[in-house]
Amino acid sequence: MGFFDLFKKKKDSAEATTPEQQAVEAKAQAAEAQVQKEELEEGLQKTKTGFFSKLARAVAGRSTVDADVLDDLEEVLITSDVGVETTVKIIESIEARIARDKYMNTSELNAILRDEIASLLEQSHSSQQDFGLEVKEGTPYVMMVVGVNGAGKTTTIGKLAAQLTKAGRKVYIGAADTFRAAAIDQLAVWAERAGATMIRQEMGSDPASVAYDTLKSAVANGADVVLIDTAGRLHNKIGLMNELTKIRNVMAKVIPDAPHEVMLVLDGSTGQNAFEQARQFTQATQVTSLTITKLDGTAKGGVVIGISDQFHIPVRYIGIGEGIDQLRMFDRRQFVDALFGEQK
Ligand SMILES: Nc1nc2c(ncn2[C@@H]2O[C@H](COP(=O)(O)OP(=O)(O)O)[C@@H](O)[C@H]2O)c(=O)[nH]1
Ligand SMILES: [Mg+2]
Repeated sequence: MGFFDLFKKKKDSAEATTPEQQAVEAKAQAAEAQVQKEELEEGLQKTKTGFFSKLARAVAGRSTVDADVLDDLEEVLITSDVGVETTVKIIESIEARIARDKYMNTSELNAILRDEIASLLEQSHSSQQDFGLEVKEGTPYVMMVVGVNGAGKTTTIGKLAAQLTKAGRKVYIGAADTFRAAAIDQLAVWAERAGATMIRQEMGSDPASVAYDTLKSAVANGADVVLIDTAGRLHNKIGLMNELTKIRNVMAKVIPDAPHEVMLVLDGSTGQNAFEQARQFTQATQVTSLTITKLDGTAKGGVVIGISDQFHIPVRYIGIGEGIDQLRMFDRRQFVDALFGEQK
């Protein structure tokens, strides 16, 4: 029995503990939640500072939200990588509010923006269990991970595997990015750290064949979750489409409804480029969820808002650092709180 199994066991028998023990546990959980909140705020710091300093400049010396302020606000949103379409939507919505209420004070702008942004983001998780994945008993839950090279696929798989093993789940990882030997080795290091099993073949082998082997092995060994890493070569759309389709088809031969999820990983620090990648990948295959990485150290966190709104694909996770625990389930309320500060 590993450390995490012991941990899980402890959680399962929570009813049997005394009120004192429960109080201690509740306190530890509250402290952990506070740490998580602070790390998220820290991760989004640059986006927050960039956005609000621009916003402050836009409203400086003005008391009411008029056409000039709206023009400046539009510029603030676009230069914060929210994207043109989503920016227009936000501006129009504020215009409609002004038309209704006739007069809007610039001091109200923050609260209104916060409302607008929260309503544009989709909520993607129904529960905290299994790090937000709907793991079914009996068949492995299969997630195929796609995205261009360098987006953070391998790192995200490693972090996700670690969270799932921590939750007591048996995780299999398929090294279907067979294009570079280094990519397979890098994934092996993450699998080891996460306590997951990795299935590999030699470099240059057929990715679909690796995916097939991984699912076979996962089924035979009663795995709960399978994560498939893929190569992100965007050489051309047809090539990408063919490769992803082939991997999907082969997986469906082992588990008929696999993959249960296709997660596109986007590097948030690339701003507008991330929108373009989302466009390309959603045309090449059916993408069902998003992870936006590298939100730490960038002021371009506005991409989360625009991409979630424009593609109508829920953001499942956000990456806020290179560390194994720096992947967060995306929660729109927490995200907006981290950007705007908690609502009073
Ligand atoms: N700062 C930061 N770096 C990240 C994050 N996610 C991934 N990276 C880094 O991005 C680089 C590329 O990641 P990798 O997982 O190899 O991308 P892949 O080519 O899509 O598999 C690596 O140096 C990672 O450490 C993140 O959330 N924050
Ligand atoms: Mg990789």
